Amino acid sequence: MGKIKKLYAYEIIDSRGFPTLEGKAILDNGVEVTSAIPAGTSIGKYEALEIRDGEPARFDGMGVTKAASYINDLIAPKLIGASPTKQYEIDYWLIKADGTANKAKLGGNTVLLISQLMVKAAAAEQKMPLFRYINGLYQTLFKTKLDVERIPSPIFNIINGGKHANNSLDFQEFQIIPSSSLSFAKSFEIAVEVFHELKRVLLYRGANVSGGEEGGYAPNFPTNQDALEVITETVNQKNLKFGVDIFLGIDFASSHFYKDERYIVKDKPHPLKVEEYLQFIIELSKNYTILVMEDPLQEDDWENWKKLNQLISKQIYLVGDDLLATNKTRLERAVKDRACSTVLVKPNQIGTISETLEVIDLARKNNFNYIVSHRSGETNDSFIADFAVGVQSDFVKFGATARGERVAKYNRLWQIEREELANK
Ligand code: 2PG
Ligand code: MG
Repeated sequence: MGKIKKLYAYEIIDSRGFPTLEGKAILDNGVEVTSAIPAGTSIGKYEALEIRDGEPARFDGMGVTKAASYINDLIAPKLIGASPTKQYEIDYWLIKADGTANKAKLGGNTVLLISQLMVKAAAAEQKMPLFRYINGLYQTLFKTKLDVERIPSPIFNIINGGKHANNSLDFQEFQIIPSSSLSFAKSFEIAVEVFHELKRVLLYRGANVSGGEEGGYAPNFPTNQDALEVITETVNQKNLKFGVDIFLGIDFASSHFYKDERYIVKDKPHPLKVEEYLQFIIELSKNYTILVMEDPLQEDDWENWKKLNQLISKQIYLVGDDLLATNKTRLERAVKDRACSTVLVKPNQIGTISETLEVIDLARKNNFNYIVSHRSGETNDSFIADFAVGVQSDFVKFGATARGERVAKYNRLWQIEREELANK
């Protein structure tokens, strides 16, 4: 069995033009793997902390040389000779060495790079496709049976707003979701075609077609509903049927437009009290075929999350992203309170793969749905595509059907479907 011979980290530039960590693990039997870490732009309060250099003179303070040196000088020397298959032990050793509730000492980015490198090295060493290894890891850790049967249904973010674009839209992501009865290949084809058609519709309306952080268009519209209207027109143009072939999704990322106890959205003439705002959300759910609503309410308002979940959870997946932050304690509360029905899963919100798998296991055991998600700052590492297949997530959210760092993940899903699952 291969043992770690060399382990190191260095800076690369992410899709937003900021530094992030990449690293390599080399085993004594010649196996060599590389992995890289994503980063968020609309970061929730309850996420693991990212370690950045904070030296304004270099990359606007966004450098990660300090995080890299934690790996190169402190962590790597202690892992030489260890087996990368000891995922849980290594992750919990890191958690203990950090010793804080939010990875504030070592950094979520630092810890996750080691954690991902272990997964990749162990899979490569065992000559297994990454998703199969992750699937086995989950089954072994939680003594549960989970067959790999399908590619998770993709959620495509085709119009960007909020913190992901420099436009007028308050909501962060306007998404299309092809029917989950379709193969991944067909869903991808539909999304790619809708994306191109949307460009024609936007151009026809004289709207901007430049892109946001996740590859979607970033038009300026007077209201958020205008973005839903333009997508509706595009879908109709393609002769796709809402509720049959395709559905809509929204990531409101509402913590970012919540100020002084009011929700501020361009659709309404004045800042909304939560009761009025809930009415607005319900209106939206009645007027459009919405299947997924993520973070419609801010990350601390448990009471209204509960209320909304009771009202819409029969038809709509109510997803906690900033609310839950891939954190087991917060998910436990959501389960107890029935505050939502679905957890968004981003490994870098918590920091290790073992803890991410714990969140997934808790979700599965409580009939919660789970969606594996990218970050707005991404790299070409397609790790989360394999991860999502390995844990058989209900959906995946990897951005638009454009930009290399987004399609790297979708193309990997397509490859898994074609090469690994085609004969099932
Ligand atoms: C989100 C994510 C990913 P960010 O809010 O769901 O789409 O955005 O990575 O900027 O937090
Ligand atoms: Mg979100």
